[in-house]
Amino acid sequence: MSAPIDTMCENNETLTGKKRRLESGVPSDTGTDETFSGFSVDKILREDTRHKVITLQGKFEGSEDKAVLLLEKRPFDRDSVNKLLSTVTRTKQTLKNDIYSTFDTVPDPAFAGFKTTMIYPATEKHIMKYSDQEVWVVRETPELYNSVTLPSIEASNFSIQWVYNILEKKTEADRIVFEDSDPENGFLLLPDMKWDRKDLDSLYLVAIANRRRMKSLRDLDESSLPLLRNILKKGKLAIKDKYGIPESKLRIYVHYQPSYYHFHVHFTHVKLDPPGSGVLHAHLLDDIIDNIEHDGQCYKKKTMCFTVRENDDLKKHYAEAGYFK
Ligand code: G7M
Repeated sequence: MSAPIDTMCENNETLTGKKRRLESGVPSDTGTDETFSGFSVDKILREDTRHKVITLQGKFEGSEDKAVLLLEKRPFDRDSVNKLLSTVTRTKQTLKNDIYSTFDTVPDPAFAGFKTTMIYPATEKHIMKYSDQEVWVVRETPELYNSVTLPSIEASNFSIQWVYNILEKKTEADRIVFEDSDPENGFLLLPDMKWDRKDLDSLYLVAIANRRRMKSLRDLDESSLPLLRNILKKGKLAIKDKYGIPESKLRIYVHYQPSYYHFHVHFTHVKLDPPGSGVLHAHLLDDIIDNIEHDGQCYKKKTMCFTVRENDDLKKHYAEAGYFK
């Protein structure tokens, strides 16, 4: 069996026995309808009522390995909303005032699904990543990048095996939306694991560069321009072709700091407001290209702000360097 990978489970995929660990080459949609029985919740790591997500830490019966489960309510499906209303039960009227009323309603089970993302086995870093934590802002000069951030990234053992699995077509190969196989300027475009792949208004894809030596925005310079332009141009075309969504509806950006230090670009619908799309995290690909066209060394010289969370290794390294006084 190959090394376990970070993966996601849709359709309430089985979590029992050996199927808990997906092997290389397993298609992304296994289409089973088994349950999560045998999972016990040890802790609620985070609850986000606005996005209707709850993140749990727990264990499966008979295993000492920890698991992280992220449960997320799905948006309404426009095409079946009529059918939904015909099956919904009004359990209680909770308000009646003139022409206004509210109800507690229960949908037919067919409409009550939610998406579950599983990380199993989860390391302490995954548990931290998905936990509620205090947030801090770092103003990173190039000197701080070289003396604190870079050594911290290099010392980190946070696995990016899932990226290599995608690039080597060992997983999610059936989801690839577009591929340019050029080793230098090529990339793979596929749905981000956060997207349910149904609701186009919450479209979320990632373009993963074939080049393996670029960790983040800091590594970009004039030699990266062909790759960046290629991702921007062909990514937009592929999304238009496959989903009919024009570039004027897309937010195309790069995270700084990213969670995974292999260069990738986020393509999201402009209506979506995903975590990490704010000013302390997202850099528009258009702006990045423009900045490098003006100064090829821009990202080597720029001061950049980003957030770290209390238990991030990066936060600890900055604290050790005396940054938070
Ligand atoms: O923060 P950063 O820029 O590193 O974002 C990485 C993105 O990769 C996030 O939006 C994740 O949801 C996405 N992602 C993470 N994993 C582990 C997977 C995966 O296994 N498959 C896919 N398709 N996307 C992932």
